Amino acid sequence: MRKSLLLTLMLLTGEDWAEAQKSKANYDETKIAPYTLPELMVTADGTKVSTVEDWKSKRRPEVLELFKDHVYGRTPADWGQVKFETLAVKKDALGGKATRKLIQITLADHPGWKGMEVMLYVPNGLGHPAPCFVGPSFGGNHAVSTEKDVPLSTRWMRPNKEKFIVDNRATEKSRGNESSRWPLEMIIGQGFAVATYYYGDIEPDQAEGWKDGLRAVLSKDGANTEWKDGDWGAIGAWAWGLSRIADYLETEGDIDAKKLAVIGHSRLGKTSLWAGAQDIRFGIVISNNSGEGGAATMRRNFGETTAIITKSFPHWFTKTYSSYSDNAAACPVDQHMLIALAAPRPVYIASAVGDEWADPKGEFLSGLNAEPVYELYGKQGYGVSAQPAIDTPVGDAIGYHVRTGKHDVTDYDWEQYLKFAKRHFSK
Ligand code: GTR
Repeated sequence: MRKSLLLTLMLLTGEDWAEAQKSKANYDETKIAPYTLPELMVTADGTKVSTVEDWKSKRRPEVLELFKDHVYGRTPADWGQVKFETLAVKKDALGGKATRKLIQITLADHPGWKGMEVMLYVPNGLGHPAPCFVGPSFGGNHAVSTEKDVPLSTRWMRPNKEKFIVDNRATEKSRGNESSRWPLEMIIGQGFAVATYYYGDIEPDQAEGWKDGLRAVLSKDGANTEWKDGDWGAIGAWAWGLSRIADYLETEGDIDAKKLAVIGHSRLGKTSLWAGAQDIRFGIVISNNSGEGGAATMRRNFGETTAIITKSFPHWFTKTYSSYSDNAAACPVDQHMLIALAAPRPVYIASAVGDEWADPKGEFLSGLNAEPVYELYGKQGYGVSAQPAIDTPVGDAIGYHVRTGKHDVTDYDWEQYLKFAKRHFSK
């Protein structure tokens, strides 16, 4: 009996273990211990940051380095030449409303990496290069689109019966299973393009997944790599993929590469924030229900905590991050500083009221506490200091809403992102 219990525990994936913590976490505001956030507006040598120049030349680079050293790890400096190959073009996609392209991105010097397949939808008849949302998917291009001629991903996928993943592979029935999170017709209809890739093209999302992906290929020790403090984790690698899509989009005549909005949900929302922090080509940064390790304030013990996330998903982060599992106070950053790295670019943080695990209030607070940097640039953040009512979007350069419903991406979320992107990209 005992033995089988032990065996069951050993077979629990990080995902199952995190799921099991959901009922045990703290959801009581009165039980959050008082905390002090690390100073955003003071440099390491104790100087107050009071000008854009101070921020740009001193504090911003410091904060970026801190996130590399302590949270997400360092993206390698070189990966050689990036190659783009157009695999397919369909000019009458979505009933003629869009052109769909499939582009294979590979690395000329690292053939060991199988590459990533980007699916791009561009509105037809727009008359000018399109602004574009860029984001990773959980299920692959065939899951984002309901169009039957999108090739089924052949890559490893996390087990999921409801999504018809069999033996870690997608099946015909998996088609379209993420389409509600990507309302392509609505986005296209409003004059925006969408570029997406399956995050598992970079590496499988499991503890040992890196051995079979980009991180092993780019490391000189390959699958024998011992990840040290400050080396990149999976979130860093997935974010790298988003920047390679930006590389491609800069070569794509149908796209206005000065108008790219990076977007992600949940673990991929953590990824979009980190991509936006490192790569300023993303002119808008959007976090949908990104929670712990994303927009949520690390020091608030509400919902998922550093201790839980570093135990269930250690591979997402750099090794050092785990050392803060029971001591968030010792971490030299908190997530308001990640939001501030987007400045002065517009950033949008979205929560869902039923997604307490992600700590909606903690997500709101990170945006609020990033405002001093936006103020340096003469930009207004939220314009409010308390979390707004449900389904009441607020904000100018920093947008926020908490919507009705659960952890998900809905049409309501997209309506707000489209409004936000239109407002800022037309400036
Ligand atoms: C959960 C994890 C969250 C969030 C989520 C997701 O299990 O604890 O941090 O990332 O997965 O990505 O759906």
